[in-house]
Amino acid sequence: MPVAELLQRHPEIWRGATAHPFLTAVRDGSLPAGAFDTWLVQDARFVADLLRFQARLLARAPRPAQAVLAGGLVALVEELAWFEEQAAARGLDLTAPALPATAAYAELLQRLDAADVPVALTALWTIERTYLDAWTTALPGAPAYREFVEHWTVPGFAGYVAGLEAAADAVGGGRDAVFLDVVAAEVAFWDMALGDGALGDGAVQSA
Ligand code: HMH
Repeated sequence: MPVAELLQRHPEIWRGATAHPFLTAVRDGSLPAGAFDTWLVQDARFVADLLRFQARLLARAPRPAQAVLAGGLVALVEELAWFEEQAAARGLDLTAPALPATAAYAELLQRLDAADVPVALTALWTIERTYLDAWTTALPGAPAYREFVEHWTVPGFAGYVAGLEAAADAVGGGRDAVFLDVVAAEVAFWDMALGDGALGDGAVQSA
């Protein structure tokens, strides 16, 4: 099945990942800076893990998927440099240890090394599509977070996600199980940043 069908097959789960309280709080400005900073440091770690996963996937990808994967790798290296700049400006320590959701997501990526290419490409598309739609939910973003929201909703990123969709569809991706695993990992990641109850009781529905 085309990977885009997965969104229609699991609408509530999808909404949970892309309209998460973290994102609505980024939009309305109620997110405490501490929660955002926790998230930023952990996401820098995730991007480093994703870079390694994607490099390994490129090594075994079929010829037509190589260009989009290689382009994505260059973008991830640039993203890491961007995280380093943002962390320095905010006085954050990027060497802080991985929190449990970050470690669990890294383990999922490692398990996907053993999955076949259609499953791994479906996973990668899900990772990036979830992220794109999540930040789109946060548009335009409260002034304190606007630069970040804009960074992750640029047309170039949407184009990249469309390229991953085509690559996954070309090899017959579109598997429910891996889609659900990735979306659950994304929800856990947003939950993690709110883990100290930053938005008050009841804000985190699935923690
Ligand atoms: C948690 N998911 C998470 N972080 C990201 N940076 C992306 C996806 C997209 O690269």
